[in-house]
Amino acid sequence: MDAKDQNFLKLIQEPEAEASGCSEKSTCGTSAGPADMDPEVWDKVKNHPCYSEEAHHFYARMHVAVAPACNIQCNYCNRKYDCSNESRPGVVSERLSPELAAKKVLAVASEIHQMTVVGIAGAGDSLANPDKTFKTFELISKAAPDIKLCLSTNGLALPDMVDRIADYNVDHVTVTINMVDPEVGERIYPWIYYNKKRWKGRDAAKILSERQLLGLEMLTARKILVKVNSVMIPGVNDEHLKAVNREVKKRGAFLHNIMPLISEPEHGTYYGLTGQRGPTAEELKHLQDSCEGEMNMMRHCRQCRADAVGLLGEDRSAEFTNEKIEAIEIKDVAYDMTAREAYRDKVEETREKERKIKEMLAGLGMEKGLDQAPPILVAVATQGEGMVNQHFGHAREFQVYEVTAAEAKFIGHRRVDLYCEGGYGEDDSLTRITEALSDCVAVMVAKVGGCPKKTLEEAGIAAVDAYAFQSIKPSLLKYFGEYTEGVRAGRITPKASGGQTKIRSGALTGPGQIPLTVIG
Ligand code: CLF
Ligand code: SF4
Repeated sequence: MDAKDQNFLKLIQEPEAEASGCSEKSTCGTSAGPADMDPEVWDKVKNHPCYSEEAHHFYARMHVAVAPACNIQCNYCNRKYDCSNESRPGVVSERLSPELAAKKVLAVASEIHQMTVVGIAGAGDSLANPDKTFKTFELISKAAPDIKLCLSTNGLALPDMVDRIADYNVDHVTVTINMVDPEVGERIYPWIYYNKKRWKGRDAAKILSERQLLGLEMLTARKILVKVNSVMIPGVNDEHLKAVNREVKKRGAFLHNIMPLISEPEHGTYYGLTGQRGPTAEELKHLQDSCEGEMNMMRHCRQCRADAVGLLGEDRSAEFTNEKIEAIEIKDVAYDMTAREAYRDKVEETREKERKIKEMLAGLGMEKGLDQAPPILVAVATQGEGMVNQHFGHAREFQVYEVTAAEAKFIGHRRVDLYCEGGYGEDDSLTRITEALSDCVAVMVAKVGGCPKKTLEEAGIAAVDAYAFQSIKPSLLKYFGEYTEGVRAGRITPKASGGQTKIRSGALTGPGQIPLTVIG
């Protein structure tokens, strides 16, 4: 393991001595962990950044865009630019051959030891391009057997492909299911291409829905983990997604990921051009909350590009362009399985230690009677590692957690403009960041300047740097205790809730990076 990895894995700090001796108290977890599921299932999800919220702080994914064609049309997609949302000159969509994709995977894996999963999620539909998709999986599984394979599909071709998916040991399949009622479906899908024929309207939606649900049943019968993605389209399928949730749960889906519609007019999609709005952060959370029961809800999706590389929420694809990959000699690629394993072992040690600390803190909270206090929302600036490790001014997104005495639950992220550009604070950005975090009582950061701190505090958001470079979830549990005790002692005035927070789509890590509508 190199120095970069060592640094990346700095052990989380221990809580103060007062917490000792409480380890057998509460066992509440914040996200599904080994105690919550079958060991066989845990083994499949523990290193997958999309299937485990905990894993997404430590592990990365990459997408290889080997699948350009699609067999349906969604009203939220503009395929003119390979399903890209943007038509800005200069945006180049790079397709990969299976051979170049496998070479790129090796190059990325040798640079980014935390990359554990390769997904095919576009730029069209992975299963509408079966030869390219499965050839890519074949080459990757031979060259890099420790990497998990993942694919995303609209489900139309799925029932015909389940055998091949199982043959290639693909453990994770995402099916995008936006409706189970063709009356709703005809407002989302203008056409599909099936059995050498173009189908339209309600007939198209009926065929698509039947194929999606059949494919889901066939996958779960083979113990392949299925995540269902649904795009929340206010006024079209928002209420209906509760019925979708019930149907997919019945058929054994492992995880449901309800995502906001992206419909900026400049993306040129049908919804964008006809003024269909996306949901607010509050509407999305309300729907996710109402679907949360026995089924896990994914809330940390970043609606990635079809060529994304890196941790969720960052995108390092610009470091691995086709030109750079083509120039690499395969003999120069150091695919070091031992270093990759060492990284994973270290992460597991860190996660185990963090779990114990969270249990201790939750137990302490119960002891102090904090379990009756209402939840609070706290935003966090992080660059990964599960730590509060980013300066306020450098954050392009904030992670938002709902915190109680027992748990710190990730509920979403808020994309923002950089506050600090070229060493100077931007007032307009600060105003928009304050609005984006308006429902939070605090924002935890590694560092924050006096000016933004004052503005945030005037808006009722405490800027907290006392937990700099500490582990996020234990810090949130500790902060909950401080905040609640402060409210009880009259030192802190609780914040009134309300308002609507607009969800922003757009660049993840740099200007010009835009998400594709094909979403894993
Ligand atoms: Fe990619 Fe999708 Fe596999 Fe993840 S993404 S194919 S399951 S490896 Fe993840 Fe990206 Fe959300 Fe997809 S954050 S869009 S859910
Ligand atoms: Fe096809 Fe995906 Fe675009 Fe829908 S979003 S039209 S499934 S490529």
